Amino acid sequence: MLKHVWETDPEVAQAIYDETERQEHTLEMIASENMVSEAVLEAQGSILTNKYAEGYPGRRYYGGCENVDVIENLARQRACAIFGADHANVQPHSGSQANMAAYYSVAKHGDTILGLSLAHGGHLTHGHKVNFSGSHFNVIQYGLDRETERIDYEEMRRLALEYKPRVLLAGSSAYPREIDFAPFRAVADEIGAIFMVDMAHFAGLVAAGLHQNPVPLADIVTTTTHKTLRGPRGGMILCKESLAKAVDKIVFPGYQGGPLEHVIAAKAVALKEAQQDSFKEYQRHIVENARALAKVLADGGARLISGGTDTHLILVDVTPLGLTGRDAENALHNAGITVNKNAIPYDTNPPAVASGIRMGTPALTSRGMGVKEMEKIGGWILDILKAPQDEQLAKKVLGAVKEMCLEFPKYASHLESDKK
Ligand code: DSN
Repeated sequence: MLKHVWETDPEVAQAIYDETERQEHTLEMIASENMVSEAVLEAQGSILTNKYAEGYPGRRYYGGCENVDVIENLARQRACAIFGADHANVQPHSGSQANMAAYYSVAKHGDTILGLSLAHGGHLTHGHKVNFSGSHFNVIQYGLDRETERIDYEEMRRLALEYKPRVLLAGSSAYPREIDFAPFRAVADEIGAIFMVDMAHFAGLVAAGLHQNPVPLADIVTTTTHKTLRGPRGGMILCKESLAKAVDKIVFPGYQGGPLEHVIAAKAVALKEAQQDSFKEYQRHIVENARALAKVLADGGARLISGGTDTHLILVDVTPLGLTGRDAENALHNAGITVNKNAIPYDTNPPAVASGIRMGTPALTSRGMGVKEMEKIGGWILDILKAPQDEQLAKKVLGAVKEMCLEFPKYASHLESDKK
């Protein structure tokens, strides 16, 4: 696949090759990442990248859109079928752009938004001050209960009644527990707010029936397509029929120009994969693996935020081990285990240091790893976190990690075919 890149641009070819090797021979445990199928890769790498298609199927501003219309319609239909939505817009280039378009299809600059704070597991686009969401809107944030480290639904209601937000938002990027959408719907009805959900992290679990589906309850739902959903990097909006026109108009011509039809083709392929029984099985294994890993870590003395997980994600407080999130991320990286430092609720460290690490099982599960592997990996993680300066140990674990990865190949054929 890299033949022509090697000829035209060896520096980029080398970096792609090295990244393939990194993904193949190390443990990718960033909770928001995954490893897509060859079919998704092929669709995204196709000649569809050449095509301009501003507008929507049947209503384009360019000629020659008959084939991309077929593809975009398939993606929209499959998204609606999987999640039970009235309408899908599959054009957002990312989750952030999906969120921006969703807000502006139901709210205007200066309106109030109530969302989960980033510091408690929300997302930058849920109202953080450095993000457009925090500067364009008047943002109020709810958080987690200090004791249970679960969403404080009472606080959310109290703030909603006090500030009467235009948009009440549920969704998270570092919250290990299932979210109950019913209290949000009830509060939105009570105050006449729009109820929006960002299900980016757990969309794959929703597709498999393993997490409450927000679509029947929410007015508008956004997601990325590349996390548990295991598609290409991109975004998507699902909404009630009553909001369909507003959503479509905001995405294009409001915020975006030409849709990335090669990415939309890959979204369509991923959504077809998500309709298969094997995908449901895959999602079941993600959760089973996350629980197994959480158990090993907790049994080994790690403090897990909220005490465990219901999803694909685990958030570990590393301060009892005398570490910061940054130290822990670096130590694990040296041993071939990739995670990210992450704030924990009520963190006293700044975000660039953080007191926690976030990890997830979607990518490892895509390689076919199971509970047995999670138990080994959990042991390695504990060993490293308890002796982060031990270079010999890091080297030993790095070797064991590579051995395990070789048993569960994913892109091994690329390493052969993509050689210089
Ligand atoms: N940055 C993503 C994550 O890692 O969760 C969310 O957009």
